[in-house]
Amino acid sequence: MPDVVTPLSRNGSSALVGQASSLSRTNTLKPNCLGHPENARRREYLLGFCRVRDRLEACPTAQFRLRRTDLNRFDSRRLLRLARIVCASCCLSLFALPAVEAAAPTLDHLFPVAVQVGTTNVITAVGKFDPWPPKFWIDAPGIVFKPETNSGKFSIEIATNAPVGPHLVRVFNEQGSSGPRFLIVTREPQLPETEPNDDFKKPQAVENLPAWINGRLEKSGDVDSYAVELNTGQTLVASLEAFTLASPVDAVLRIVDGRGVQVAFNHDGSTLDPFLTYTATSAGRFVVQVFGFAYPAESDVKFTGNSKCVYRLHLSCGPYLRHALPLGVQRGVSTHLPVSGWNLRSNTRVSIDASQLPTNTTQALLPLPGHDNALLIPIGEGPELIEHEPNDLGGAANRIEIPSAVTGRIQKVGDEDRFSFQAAKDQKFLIEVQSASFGFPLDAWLKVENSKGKELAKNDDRAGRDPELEWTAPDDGTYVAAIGNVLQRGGAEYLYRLSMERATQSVRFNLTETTLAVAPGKTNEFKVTAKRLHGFKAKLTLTSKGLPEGMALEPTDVSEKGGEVVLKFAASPEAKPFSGPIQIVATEAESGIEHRAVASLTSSTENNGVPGGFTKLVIESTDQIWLTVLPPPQPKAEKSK
Ligand SMILES: [Ca+2]
Ligand SMILES: [Ca+2]
Ligand SMILES: [Ca+2]
Ligand SMILES: [Ca+2]
Repeated sequence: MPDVVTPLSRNGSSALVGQASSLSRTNTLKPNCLGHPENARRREYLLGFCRVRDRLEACPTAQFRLRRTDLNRFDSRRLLRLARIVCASCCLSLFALPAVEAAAPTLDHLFPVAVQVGTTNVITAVGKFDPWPPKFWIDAPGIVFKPETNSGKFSIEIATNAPVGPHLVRVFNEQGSSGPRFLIVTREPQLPETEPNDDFKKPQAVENLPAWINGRLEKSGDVDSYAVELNTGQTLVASLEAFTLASPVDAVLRIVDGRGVQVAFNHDGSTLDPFLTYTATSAGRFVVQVFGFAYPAESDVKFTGNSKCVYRLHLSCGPYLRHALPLGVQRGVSTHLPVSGWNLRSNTRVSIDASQLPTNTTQALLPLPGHDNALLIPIGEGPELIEHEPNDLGGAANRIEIPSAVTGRIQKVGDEDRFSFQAAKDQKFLIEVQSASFGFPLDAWLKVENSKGKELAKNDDRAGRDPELEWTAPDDGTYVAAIGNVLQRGGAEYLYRLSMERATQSVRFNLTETTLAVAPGKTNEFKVTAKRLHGFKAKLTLTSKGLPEGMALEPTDVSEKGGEVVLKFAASPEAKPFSGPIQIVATEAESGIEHRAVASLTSSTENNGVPGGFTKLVIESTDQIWLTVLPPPQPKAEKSK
């Protein structure tokens, strides 16, 4: 196809930045115990443009803050990774599984991790289950787990009307629950990996594209090879999910030709998961290979593999969407936008309907007929505009209204883009840039200036690599939002979306745990952190929903300043054993408006200068807390956690 659109080169080096960052949160998340339940809000994974998700979901704004010192780690991490790549061919060694001692079951992964609606599959649960079988919980109807005789195996029936998209699963027994893990329900058929497939000369043939393959780097040194036939000029798009599924692997994709010569390679896309495109210069068979390194990083250089290194691989050589122009769509609007991507006809436009989205949706992954992937679209409250150059200087700033969003690009080295707006004294604004989070190579800075060009506020990396400002106008007047690149780079692919809106009063409640166990006649504490934003003053009381008989939580007030609140859950001596989700809710005294507390499933730890958490996941938070009311003490007393 001659009219291939190749909008964005996504090479490993550009994507490295930001992934090496770690978050300044203090709670740590061990890679083998995702440890937080979940449900209400699901955030689009930021490699979302390369995977299909059919449900439209709310996407909370990133709440994390990067430390400036994180920047210093990029180089050491890249060196380590380089060393690993160089030495990777001689990688054979043992991988030790951490030992876990717990009465409650643990769940590391499901394999395969994705199943098609209307099918029954046998799935392996990776974890520790003693005794077998534990019970299963999933956050959606129409999905039934039935344990098989063999420990770890169960059949799963997916009804034809089961909700498509990622779901949270737990295993539990009367002693407690595992942390939540992921199961993805798809419309598309799923292809299982078939070993042996290590040798590029003996790959697994993938006859029909697009294909979704459920694979696993199952042992140390594992390499998985998949063969596809390409015509001259045809572009293969390969994307992999592993990191965003909380698999402990930093995966790599490469393509070799029939002689084994590497023609394409990628280590990271917009997360640690790789994304690769390759346009065939001659027709023939090409082999896509998957392998990876341990995550969190280890000092050795072997290819990693174990029962938890589960992945999904999407292979497409049909029409594949990258982004629309402008990048976003106004809520409530149906529109017809030009798009960029691969294997598209020139001047391709798609119809996007944002008229039916829920009010809290800030991103949507829209399936579009005739394309091999869904399109990730930010949703805004105001018009979606496109910058007009020249706009480098304050006097030439593009005038915008608030709320609105502008799609622009730092199209050459030194480009700066300015947008002017009116503000009244003490008005609060939320000004956000989305770029790196969409996989673009821009490392943007963001400033607010007054009409004379004096800098009033600046940020360069508040939400991952993307900047964000909460800013209050000091006076009535005209102000300017300015964007540029921290690095001296620019080009067609240095796209961003600047969104400007009034900051509204709001409150957030965060949980650091997702499970709670209480013994009869005992109490247990559970911590909630309240964050009041932009002067939110309402009187708030925390209570719990879904408590069984015999369990009580004394309503607890939230202080005017917010902060940590300790909830005391009490079980009566007669409380019956119970296992199930509860929710923690804050209610405004006057209006009765409710706010649910959520636990973030994403996290990052710092370990020898390399990151160790999952900063992007297919589901990033939950409001479902798992409550276990323990059975009465037996001769050997059980202790609640
Ligand atoms: Ca394998
Ligand atoms: Ca293999
Ligand atoms: Ca520009
Ligand atoms: Ca400019």
